Amino acid sequence: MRYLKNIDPEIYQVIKNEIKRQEDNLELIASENFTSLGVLDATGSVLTNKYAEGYPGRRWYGGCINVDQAEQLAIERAKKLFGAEHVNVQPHSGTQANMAVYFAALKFGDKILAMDLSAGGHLTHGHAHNFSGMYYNVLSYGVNRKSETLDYDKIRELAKRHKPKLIVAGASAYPRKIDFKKFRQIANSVGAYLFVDMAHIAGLVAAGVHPTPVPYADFVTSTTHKTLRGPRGGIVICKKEFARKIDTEIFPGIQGGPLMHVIAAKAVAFREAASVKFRVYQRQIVKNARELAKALALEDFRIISGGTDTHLVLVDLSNKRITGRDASLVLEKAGITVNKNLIPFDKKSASVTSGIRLGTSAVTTRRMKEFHMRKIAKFISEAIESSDDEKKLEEIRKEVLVLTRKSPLYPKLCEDK
Ligand code: DSN
Repeated sequence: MRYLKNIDPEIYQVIKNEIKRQEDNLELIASENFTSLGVLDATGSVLTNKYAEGYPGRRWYGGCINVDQAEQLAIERAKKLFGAEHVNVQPHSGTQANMAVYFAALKFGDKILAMDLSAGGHLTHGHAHNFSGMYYNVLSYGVNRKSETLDYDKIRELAKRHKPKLIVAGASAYPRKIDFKKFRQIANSVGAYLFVDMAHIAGLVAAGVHPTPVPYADFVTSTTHKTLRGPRGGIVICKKEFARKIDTEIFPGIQGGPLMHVIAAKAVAFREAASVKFRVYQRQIVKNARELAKALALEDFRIISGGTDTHLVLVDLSNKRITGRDASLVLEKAGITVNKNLIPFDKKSASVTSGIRLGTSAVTTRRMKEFHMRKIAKFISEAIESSDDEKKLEEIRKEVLVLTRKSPLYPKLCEDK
């Protein structure tokens, strides 16, 4: 940041403070991660200067020779990584990727069947104040009250009764494996499209740690920055027959110029995700999540569905006499970053919640293992038990700092030249 320091000291300071925050705290937000320096390099490159509306080889602007190569590399690498027939790497976000799928497959007013937000679904799966809930006729499925896992018979029954045109599988707060083959069978039984939003688990899928939805779904979307550990952004994967439609919906349908610096960074991330090291990393994410769930259960936390198969642990705080909102504030004081989250059949509102959602992708990137998860569970328990004790929270924060200092993230970025 040697140029920024002189050009804009205020923004320089903001970024510096954020580097310190990321270095010092335990990042347990399940949708976040720390990219490699290679991804950061590409994201901060001169490719940000280039307009490239259109697609490689057919742009509306001259001078696209280099960005064409970047986009082609991103496409080819993503296709290989996920075994996909077609990939569009231009969506600026997961929401835009999802929007492109809805626009390609549906007419306004069509019926969709998707996971309820309170059961773990995403805003774009039909929330009333999201475009998906406003433009489509949304039916929701949830989880079984007892097992807190997907009830495929119930989903089949709902599909049979309501005949949706499209079924959405995938979630933002569901800790268990999703059976995409079963979803395909359900979709086939009513002639619906199957659309899988694999944003949370894309890294696990790339590494073969979670079964892939790609052979089963007509459309698969993902963000690139969660378990996949790339830059912020989205992708759409689809069968060849929908390729043209998806491309047209992304551009000119809902986006203008693609972010070529981000697309180059996506290419870097896809390359990294194809490595043996990445597979080892993804396996460790799941091992860590399981250990964290187990250790929290020993501290008398109720774990939704009794555990996890992924990077994500959903915790019910009802027996701890604290809401998700307050727990996240208390944990932040102790140097632990989480988000409040609805739990299945939550009696509290989405802004208060009875739960917190934890994820192990980011702490695993900083090389933490099961031993660290047991420590983290202890910190979380102590912090929540001492929610009114500022001194104790400060003590925990110091212990967190000892842990994070031992696993630095971006040591070179912190040097003040
Ligand atoms: N907002 C993301 C998450 O936290 O899960 C989903 O897009």
